[in-house]
Amino acid sequence: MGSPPICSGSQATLPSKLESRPPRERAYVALGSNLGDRAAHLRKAREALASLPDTELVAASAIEETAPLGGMRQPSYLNQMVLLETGLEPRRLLEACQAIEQQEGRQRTERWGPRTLDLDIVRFGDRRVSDSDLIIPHPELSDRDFWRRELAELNSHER
Ligand code: A4P
Ligand code: MG
Repeated sequence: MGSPPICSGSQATLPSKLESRPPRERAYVALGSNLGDRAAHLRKAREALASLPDTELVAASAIEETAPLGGMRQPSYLNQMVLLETGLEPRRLLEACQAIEQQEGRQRTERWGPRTLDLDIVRFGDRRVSDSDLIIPHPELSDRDFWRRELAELNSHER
């Protein structure tokens, strides 16, 4: 009788794509526009967010027309919220949002004034950030009924 075959125990190596990549987090980004072709600004913002590196646009809420907040006379807004799954850090996402606002012709004149496109990070996973230029969750969340409705809508069809 011959000796049993020697199994060359395979020292499995992990495929490189399983190597330590930080898990993606869920980021909720609010879109607002009250100047120019408002629906087109929102559409281009969705497309630009969906094409960010290491980012997927998982869901978008309905678009809602809302009366302007903040007491300034200005046209009504179209508002919408999107859910992203992203490997970007919050600050990197903020920079990307500001670049997308610029692409859509945003001019910063007065705070809470009219704008072609405004992108606000409403939530980012469970993170809490309170830097001078980035606050998460967004401080206006509790005061904006339409944001709370949009968040609820996005969470209602979580996958
Ligand atoms: N910033 C801090 N935290 C954040 C965050 N979580 N997401 C800083 C995004 N930005 C954040 O923003 C001012 C600064 O906020 C940025 O430089 C960033 O570093 P901005 O977009 O330049 O100016 P803003 O939008 O005029 O001010 P702010 O405080 O962002 O106002 P909001 O909350 O964006 O409100 N009415 C209706 N119906 N719908 C609206 O969407 N939006 C506004 C603007 C007013 N009225 C509105 C709506
Ligand atoms: Mg803003």
